[in-house]
Amino acid sequence: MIRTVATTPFTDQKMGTAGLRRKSTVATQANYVENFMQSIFNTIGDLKGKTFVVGGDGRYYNDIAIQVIIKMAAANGVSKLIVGQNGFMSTPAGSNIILKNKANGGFILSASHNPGGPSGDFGIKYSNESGGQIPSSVSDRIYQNTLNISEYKICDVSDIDLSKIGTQDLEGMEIEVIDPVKDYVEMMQNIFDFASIRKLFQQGFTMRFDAMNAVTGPYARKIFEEVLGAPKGSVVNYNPLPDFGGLHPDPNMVYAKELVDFMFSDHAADFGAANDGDGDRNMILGKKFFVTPSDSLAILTDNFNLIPAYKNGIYGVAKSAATSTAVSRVAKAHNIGYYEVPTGWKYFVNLMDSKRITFCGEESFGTGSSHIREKDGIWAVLFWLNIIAATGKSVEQITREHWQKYGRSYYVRFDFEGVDTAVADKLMADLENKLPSLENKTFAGFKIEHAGAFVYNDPVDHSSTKNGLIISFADGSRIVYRLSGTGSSGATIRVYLERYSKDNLSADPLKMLTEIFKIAMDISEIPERTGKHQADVVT
Ligand code: G16
Repeated sequence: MIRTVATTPFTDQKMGTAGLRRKSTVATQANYVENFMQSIFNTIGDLKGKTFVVGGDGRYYNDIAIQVIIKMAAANGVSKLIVGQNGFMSTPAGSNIILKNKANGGFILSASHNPGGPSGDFGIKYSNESGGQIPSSVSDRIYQNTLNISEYKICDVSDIDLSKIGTQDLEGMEIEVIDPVKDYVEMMQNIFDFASIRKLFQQGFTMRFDAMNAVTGPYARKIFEEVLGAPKGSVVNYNPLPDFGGLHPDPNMVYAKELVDFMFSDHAADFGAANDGDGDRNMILGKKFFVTPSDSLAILTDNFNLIPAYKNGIYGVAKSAATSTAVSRVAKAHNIGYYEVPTGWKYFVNLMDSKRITFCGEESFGTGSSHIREKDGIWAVLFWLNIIAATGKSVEQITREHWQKYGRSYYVRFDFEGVDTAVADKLMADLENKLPSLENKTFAGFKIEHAGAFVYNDPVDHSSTKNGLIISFADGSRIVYRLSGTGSSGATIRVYLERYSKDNLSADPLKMLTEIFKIAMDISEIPERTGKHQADVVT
C-alpha cells in the first residue's frame, strides 16, 4: 500500500519565525504539503521507534493535510502518532502532549493568528522532543531538503477516522486518537489555585473570553465555565470554524474588536481576554482598560509568589528584544536572571531547559512559562484570574499599582504591511549601515546612546542570531525595527517604540511617543521609501 511519488521542488518552503506559513492557495497546490513533510522526515532520518503528535487549529485545509501527514508518517516508518480528536489540538496542548509522552516531536497545523479559509493562510509548526519549535539550524537543513526533493512516500489507503478516541493501526504504525483538552486541563489545575478562582466566580465576578472561532473554544468552555464556574456565556465565539467565521484571530486591540467594544462599554465584564487561532497568544483587558503584553509579562513576574506552582521561587525571566523593558526592572527587584532573545519562542527553549528562566514573554501577545515550551494563551488568562482572586483587586488597579512601584514603559508597535520585499530588505540593510554613525547624536532632544543590530549569543548552544535593529536613547527610550517572519506574502516592517517614565503614569501612549515616532520615521525613511505615511496596524 506504500506508494513512492515523483515530485519537483518548490523554492519557497523556508520556515519563518514559527514554522511554514503560506496563502491557502499556495499550500493547497498538489504535492506542496507532501514535499514539505517528506523533507522533514528525510532530515530526521530513521523514523523507526519514533512517536509524533499531530493536531491543528481547525482552519481550512487542516482536515486534508492531517490525512496526508498520517499516511506519509506510516509510509516513512514512524512507529506511532498521537492525534487530537477530529484533528484538533492547540499549540500549547501539543507541547504538553509531546513532553508528557516523551514523543520525538509534533506537528501543529496552524498559521497562528493569520486569517484562515480559502483566501486566508495555512501553516505547519514543527516541534522536536523539547516540546518547542525546532532551532534555525534544523529548519535550514529542512529547507535545503525541500530544494532537492525528488520523491515522497505515502500510504494508498482511505482516510483515517479521527472522530473516536482510541487506537488503530496503519501499516504497522499505531494511531492513538486522544481528547486534546483533558491533559491540558489537568496541567492547568496543577499550576493555579482553582479553588480560589472558583470562589471568585461564586462571588459574582464576571469575565468574557473571546475564542475568536478558533481552537481554544472547547478548552475555555471546559476550564472557565465547567470547572471554574464562570457564568454560561462567558466564553464567546467558541466554535472552531475553518475560516474563523471571517474573524482575523489575532487577539489585539484592532482585530479582537468585538471584545474590545464590549470591554470598553458601560456593561463591560470585570475581566476580558482573547486567544488567537492556535491558542498560544493572549490579550488581557479590564473594565475600559488594556494591558500591554509587555506590562502583562512584568506584572505576572512580579506576582509569581501568588501562584501555587511558582510560590517557592522562579529561576529568571526572558523577553524578546522588541518587547518593552518593563520586566527588566522586576527582574532586578527580585534579583533573578534576565535575558533578551530574538523574536521567536524557540529562542526561550534553551533558557528554560537549562533552568535559567521560568517565565518569558513577547510584545506579540505571547506569555508563558517552563510548564511547556510554547507560549500559552489560557495559562496567561488563568494567571491573571489567580492574581485577581488572591488580591481582590481589579485589572486596572493591579496594573496602576505596578506602575507606581516600577514606573511605566509607554509602548506601541507600528506595522507597515504589504511592503515590496526588495524595498523592505534594502531599507533594513541601509538602516543597519547607517545606525552606528548616529551614536551620540541628538534628535529632538533625545540623545542616541547605542544604535545597531541586535545580536543574540545563545549561552547554551553558543549559536549566534541577528534579528532586528535597535536604537537606545540616553533616557531609556528605544526604537526597534524588524521585518516580520510570520507573513505569507510581501514584507511587514515592524517599528516598536518605548519611552519610560518614573512618575508620569497616566498619559496617552501615542502622545508620549509622538517625537520618538517622528525620529523613527526620519531615520529609517519609511514614508519616503514605502509611500506609507501611516502604519497599517497600531497595537
Ligand atoms: C510567532 C512566534 C513568536 C513571535 C511572533 C511574531 O508567534 O512564535 O515568538 O513573537 O511569531 O513574529 P513576527 O513579528 O516575526 O511576525 P505565532 O503566535 O504567530 O506563532
